[in-house]
Amino acid sequence: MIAPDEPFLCSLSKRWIPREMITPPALDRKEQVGPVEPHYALLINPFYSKDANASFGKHVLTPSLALTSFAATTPEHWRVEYWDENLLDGRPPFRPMPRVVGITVHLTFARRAFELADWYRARGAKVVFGGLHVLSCPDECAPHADALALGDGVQLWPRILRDIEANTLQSRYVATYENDYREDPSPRRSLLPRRSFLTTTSLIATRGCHNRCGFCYLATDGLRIPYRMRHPRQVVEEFKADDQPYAVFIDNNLGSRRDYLHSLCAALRPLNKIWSAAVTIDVTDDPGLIRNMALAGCTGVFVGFESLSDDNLADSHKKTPKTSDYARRVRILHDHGIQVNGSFVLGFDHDRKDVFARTAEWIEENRLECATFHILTPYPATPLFRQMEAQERILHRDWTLYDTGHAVFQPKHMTAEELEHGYAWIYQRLFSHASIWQRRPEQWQAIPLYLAMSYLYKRSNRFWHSLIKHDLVNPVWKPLVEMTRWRHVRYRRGLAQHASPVAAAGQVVSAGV
Ligand code: B12
Ligand code: SF4
Repeated sequence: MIAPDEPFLCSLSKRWIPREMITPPALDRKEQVGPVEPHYALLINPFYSKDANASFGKHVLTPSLALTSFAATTPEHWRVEYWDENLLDGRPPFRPMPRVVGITVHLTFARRAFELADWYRARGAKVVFGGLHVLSCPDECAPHADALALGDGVQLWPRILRDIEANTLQSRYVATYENDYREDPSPRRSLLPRRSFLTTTSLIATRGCHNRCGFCYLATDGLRIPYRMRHPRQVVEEFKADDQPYAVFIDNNLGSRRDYLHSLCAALRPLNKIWSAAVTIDVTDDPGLIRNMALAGCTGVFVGFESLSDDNLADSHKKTPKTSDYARRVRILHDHGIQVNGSFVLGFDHDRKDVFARTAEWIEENRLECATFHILTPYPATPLFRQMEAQERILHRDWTLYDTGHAVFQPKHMTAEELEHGYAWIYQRLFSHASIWQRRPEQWQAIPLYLAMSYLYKRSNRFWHSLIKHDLVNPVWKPLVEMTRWRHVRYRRGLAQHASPVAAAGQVVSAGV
């Protein structure tokens, strides 16, 4: 039992974080640049500051598909290069100078995106912005770019390149998300540095979600993403082509259409590979689906529980089962050897200062292998932002701090400082030896691997820093991932022979972002 006020009785130790994980690489104003290469496009994922409370591992688990998805539509006579500033390899290249620089912009790294854009534009490159922040705050982005891509880059990128070649570049390009998703090409994963990610196989089978929670970016004004699905065969082909044992589905919610997930699982099963995905907890309405997920190689799910208060969930308009039934549903997943990484949002209007202790206790009682915490963050142009603004509770508009690790609004039942303290406390609690031990699996055979995974993932930020720095993430993790896959294939054989769940073997790979 954790006392409700325990988080506030202790002072917290400061967590180690190297400078290069909180400060972007410098851009030298006096730098001599090369000539512009006429058919060279550089795509940049800008630097963002990391949170010392969380595992550095999550930033190199699997890459975002923002840039590789539309890179696949680049005409053959263009050379494309990909640069992720978060891999700690320094600033993006500039010799030769690209003709066009495509940058994905999220609110947390908008400032860095603007710096990069200003630097490249001043030296002769055309800069194109796309991504979530361009959609929610186009007027703020416009002064820093030659063109804005509002919406689906897959449809816009070839048009933009054509216009650049013809010197007819427009300032805004708009596309919806309503076309047939099966017509999109596969993302161009060959651009990614394979050694730098635990797996380069970020898969995406669907876009959208059957919910539209008021705090989610999917509720952004003007953004309409109907639930769109790739053909299961396309997903299988992409998984095979990338030749990795493990994939992470980066879909908002792979479980929005259960009939689809059943057929996707049937297609994935013969591959004998492993994967994890984000789903909502209502997938457990259908235990047969959970069994099929396990048989198809699902080792972990990332579940947005968001809150353990029904009132908070009702305020957010999230359609979800009663929180009193969450524990039983977690057991259904565990019984099928599927790890649960629970995502929790802190600071809702029904949260009081006991929310941190209550949430930690619930996670420990239900032995969630992993948990991710977010301070409630009103993203611009969402219903939550409008509500907070109308109530004059927005504290500032420094988007860099809208990273879910800072309180940017006035909470109802505590101060902003208390909310940040509680957030740091709950991470430290969940990453402590005692908490890791308390959440160990019930089958003793699974404990050694669970401990290995927990210690490597949660308590080894110095080790992660060094792996990232020396491009060793994939070489070091691959044997562990392969071992997990091998054990899981054996587990599945046993499961297939029994009508009811069988004890799981334990996994090294954590349950997702
Ligand atoms: C993979 C992922 C990560 C990875 C990699 C992040 C990175 N930037 O490298 C990791 C795990 C590290 C991560 C971390 C975080 N993430 Co994240 N992440 C995702 C995830 C699951 C997938 C992104 C993706 O590949 N989408 C698919 C692509 C194809 O869609 P897209 O990005 O919209 O791109 C399309 C268009 O926008 C456009 N486009 C995009 N860029 C460009 C550029 C050009 C030039 C053009 C022409 C077009 C274009 O074309 C693309 C094709 O249609 C999304 C959720 C989701 N499913 O989208 C969350 C998401 C992006 N993450 C989010 C958050 C909050 C975070 C964190 C802050 C959470 C935390 N506290 O740790 C951190 C910090 C990272 C940061 N500051 O960005 C939020 C962002 C909310 C917002 N309004 O900004 C999202 C939307 C999740 C959510 N539901 O809230 N994340
Ligand atoms: S269930 Fe998750 S992905 Fe779907 S709208 Fe709500 S927060 Fe967004």
